[in-house]
Amino acid sequence: MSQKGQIVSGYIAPHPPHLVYGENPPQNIPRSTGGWEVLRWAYDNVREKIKAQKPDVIIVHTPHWMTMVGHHITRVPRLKGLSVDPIFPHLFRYNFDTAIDVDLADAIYDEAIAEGMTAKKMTNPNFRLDYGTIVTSHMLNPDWDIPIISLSANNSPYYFSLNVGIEEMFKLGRATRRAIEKTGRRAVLAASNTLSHYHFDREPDPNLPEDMSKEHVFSHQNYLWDMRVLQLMREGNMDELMKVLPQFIDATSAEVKSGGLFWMLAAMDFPNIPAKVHGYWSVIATGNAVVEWDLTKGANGHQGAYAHA
Ligand code: 2X7
Ligand code: FE2
Repeated sequence: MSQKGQIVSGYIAPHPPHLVYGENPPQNIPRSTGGWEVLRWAYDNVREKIKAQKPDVIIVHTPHWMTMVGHHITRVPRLKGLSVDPIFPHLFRYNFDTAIDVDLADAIYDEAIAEGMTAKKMTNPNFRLDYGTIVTSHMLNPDWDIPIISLSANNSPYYFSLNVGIEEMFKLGRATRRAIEKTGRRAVLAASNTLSHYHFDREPDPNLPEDMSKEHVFSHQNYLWDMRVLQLMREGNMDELMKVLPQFIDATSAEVKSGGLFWMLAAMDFPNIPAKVHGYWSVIATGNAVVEWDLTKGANGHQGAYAHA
């Protein structure tokens, strides 16, 4: 029997395709002159940490793989192909090639079913990973030498309801934690989410998307909201964070409404340890932060205090 597994860390790991575009990795076809360095350097710090923690798997919950019926889980040993961002194809046409941890995928599926959820294993060998999964995975581990699992967003973020959907995400979080423990994995979790999500309705200069003289936050109000939420995370004030997240979503259309952050916090048992904000900046006016909860430092969880079930 394998040793009990554990979640070593969890990250808010945003996925604007601009970040990969700014990096110019060989997998991405469009070329840039850089851009969005503050966020890219934040990811740089995190990469070193992840390498040092030697995880077996990175599990990504993505808003851009939307499934209308149930929570889908990648379950193919290897996925390879070309992924094109439908909105920013001039920034992101990426040749991906990644191992998937299929045993853990099976275990997450089993535990989700045990929670009474609707879930499905994604077994199509030609499946094209979405840009949310790819950008987050690439930015956390550009070497792609750690297997991943991608979890879909059940319903579009635009249907996610805090009254109904949030409970589902808590269940998925618990299921994920149990699956990790039972399979003996050392897992990194990634909520692939932007914070405030209002954006420009056109690119300031389509010929030079990385022109940083044109990049700025959408509004002072949105910026203040992002700072409020990040401050609560930095303080480890989980009670207040859980209270304000619904207001945050209403006020800023925050992408966390797609459920990933709720899933991750539930899987980590709502740790009341200070999170580390590695960097914050806007991308086409949306608010993005790379935020880390390091559970190897010992978390004093809330034992599911926010989950009703
Ligand atoms: O998906 C996104 C996003 N969440 C934020 C900013 C820009 C592009 O894509
Ligand atoms: Fe997004």
